[in-house]
Amino acid sequence: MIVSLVAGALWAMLPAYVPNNAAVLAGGGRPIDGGRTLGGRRLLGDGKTWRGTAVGTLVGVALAVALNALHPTVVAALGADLPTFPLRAAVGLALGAMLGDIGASFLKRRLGRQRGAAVPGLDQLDFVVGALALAALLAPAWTVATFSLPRLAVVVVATPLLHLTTNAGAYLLGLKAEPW
Ligand code: CTP
Ligand code: MG
Ligand code: K
Repeated sequence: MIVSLVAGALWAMLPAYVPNNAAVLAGGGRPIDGGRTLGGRRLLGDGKTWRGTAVGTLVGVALAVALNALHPTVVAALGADLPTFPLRAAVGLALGAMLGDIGASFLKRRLGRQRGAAVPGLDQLDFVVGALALAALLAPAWTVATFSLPRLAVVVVATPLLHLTTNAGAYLLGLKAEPW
């Protein structure tokens, strides 16, 4: 069932989707790199802060806990096959999403791109790679069982579309400096 497949893939990724948006709202304060540079360029830049990273991770984990509580109701309503989130999986997805985004900023600075510059592809999938990698590390059996190949295919296609629309929305609402 296509509905069940798409619902399962997006549900499984929700704890990885919200951290970046929460970080946009919570960001500010001390940058993680403390202003340090490498080869004359910022290590990460002012867009990666301790507060944004911590709040983003906590919001992602809290969402996973909320989804666990809602699970029976939503499964009954949709008739879809949806995963629940053990704590290790929740932390893997949420913290991994933040680390993937931070890793991308490190790469962008090495490529000489200023904070906020768009790097199509990297911007939309960095947090997916980070989330799946850390989930696989912290909760390997759960990750393999949850992210079947069809679900992974849905994630890779749907995530950039969701990312572009939510960021454009955040930009229009004045919450984000750039629409990507
Ligand atoms: N943010 C944060 N901490 C993070 C990630 C994001 O504080 N770990 C906040 C910052 O205020 C950042 C905003 O969310 O400016 C938007 O995030 P993002 O687009 O990822 O950062 P950019 O400012 O575009 O910087 P970069 O070019 O390094 O991606
Ligand atoms: Mg950006
Ligand atoms: K980013």
